[in-house]
Amino acid sequence: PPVSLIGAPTDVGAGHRGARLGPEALRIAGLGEALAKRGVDVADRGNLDGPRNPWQKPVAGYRHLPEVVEWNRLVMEAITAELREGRLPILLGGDHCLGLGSITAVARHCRESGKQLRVLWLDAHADFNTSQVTPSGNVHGMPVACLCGLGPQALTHLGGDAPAIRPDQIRQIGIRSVDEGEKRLVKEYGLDVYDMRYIDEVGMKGAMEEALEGVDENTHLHVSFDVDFLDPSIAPGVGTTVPGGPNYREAQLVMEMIADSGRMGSLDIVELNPVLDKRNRTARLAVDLVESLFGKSTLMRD
Ligand code: DIR
Ligand code: MN
Ligand code: MN
Ligand code: MN
Repeated sequence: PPVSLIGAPTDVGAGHRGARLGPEALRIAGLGEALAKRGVDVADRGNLDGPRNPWQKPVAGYRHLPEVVEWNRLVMEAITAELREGRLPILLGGDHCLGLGSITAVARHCRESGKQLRVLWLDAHADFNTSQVTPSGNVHGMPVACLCGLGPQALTHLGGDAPAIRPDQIRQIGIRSVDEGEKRLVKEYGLDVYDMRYIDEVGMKGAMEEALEGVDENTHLHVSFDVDFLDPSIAPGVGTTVPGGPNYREAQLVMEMIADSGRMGSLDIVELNPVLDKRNRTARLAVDLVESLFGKSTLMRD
């Protein structure tokens, strides 16, 4: 399908400022041109225009909740419009709190069109915190909980109904940092987490085969790619690096296996922070990986 790029230049949900520059960093790294070169019909919709980051302390366990709600509303509406036109939206974050608006739109679209939804959450973090257990108050650590109905009404009911998704619709890959209270919630909600320990044991191929199990012709695959998924040695341009992530080849394999499924219907690229980067290398790596997501491979395969 044709692709739309949607920039959401904000870091209201993060603990560092700079993810607001993510959309431009991805454009400068040549994201649109790389897709066009692959024969993809791509339109850049420009950037959404939401509230500025007030850069304040958490209030009742949330930093910037009103601004987070407004940004997510804008993202949800923009993604919904693209899906209705039969296009594949790529959200250029922005921090990962925006995964809430993006996936709320995708989940609603799937309900309306009778599609099965599968979310692949590529991240170092589970993003399953609540205001009670968060160590930071940063909402980018909470979107998965909100999607599963755990969080403030304004976020859990963003799309009208709650919960937006069921825990069995999501697979988390690359996880290696889960906060103490968050661990209990992840267990309680039964999230399917392919953490780095598991990936070490069965290999990335085995983990991805399991994560993609049951994906069929009627499945809409949503990929939420938090760039801190990648090992910091190859992707330093993120605010919350965690050592021990997937290396370059493992990351490529993830993208290639998703491409092979042929079912990706929407994508988030989030948490890229060019302020912390070296010569935009993390954005360039992200573009390289997105090319693989869209079918670039070394050889012709069958
Ligand atoms: C941490 C960091 N778990 C928090 N979360 C991040 O503040 O809730 N998610 N960086 O991507
Ligand atoms: Mn994240
Ligand atoms: Mn993360
Ligand atoms: Mn499993």
